[in-house]
Amino acid sequence: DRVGRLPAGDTAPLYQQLQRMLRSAIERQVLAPDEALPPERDLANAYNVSRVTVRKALDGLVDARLLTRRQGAGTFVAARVEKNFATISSFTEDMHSRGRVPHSEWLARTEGTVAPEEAMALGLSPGSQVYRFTRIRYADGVSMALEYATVPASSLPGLDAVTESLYDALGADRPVRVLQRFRAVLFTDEQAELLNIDRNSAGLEIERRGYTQDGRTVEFTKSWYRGDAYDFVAELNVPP
Ligand code: 16G
Repeated sequence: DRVGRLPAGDTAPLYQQLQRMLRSAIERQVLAPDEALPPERDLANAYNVSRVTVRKALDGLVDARLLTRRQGAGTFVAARVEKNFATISSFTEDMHSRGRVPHSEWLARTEGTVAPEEAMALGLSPGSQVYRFTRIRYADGVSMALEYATVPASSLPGLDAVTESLYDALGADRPVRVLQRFRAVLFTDEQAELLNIDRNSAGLEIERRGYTQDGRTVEFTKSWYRGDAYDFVAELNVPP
């Protein structure tokens, strides 16, 4: 009912009319990100059209990535987030600038001696102390990414300094330059379970090395973003 009614006298094919209506409901967020659509048969009854028509309408919106289907669970409004990656921002800032509410579920927060891979990435000598933060990151309660950050212990006053935002906690030491590596992955079963998504879903693994103004490496972070929820958008220009 929130979505509307098929307009009387419209001569476009019914599936297109239904599609247009659903698209507009999604764009106006009358249907919220991650909301489940009613079963196809209910939609068919509600709009007095055949299930074939409903399916055709939904197929088009799935292709346009406005809806996603989850095996055994139904059809959902896609909860996509666009991130401009030409500038450095934190997850918390990204979400706030979109009017969405960030939230972290902490999986681990530990202090330890730097591992060889971390020492290399962070430019630390063996035996240095690091803090490790493992979180599931959410936007409006919808999982977006798994994040595993390692920072030199010397860059934070303590392990508890990070409550929600790592970059807030780093303060003047937050990165002003980052190197990022992107890699396509299939989530492991364990990751899929943590993110509450289908097994074998595709994702983006992002490795970030962040550098302070004076050139120290202040973070080595691996993130795994949901392929169905996150777009990375960059503006590229012809070199001067
Ligand atoms: C982003 C960064 C991550 C950084 C985090 C800080 C990417 C791919 N990753 O998620 O490296 O640690 O922001 O966010 O952009 P926070 O200040 O909200 O904890």
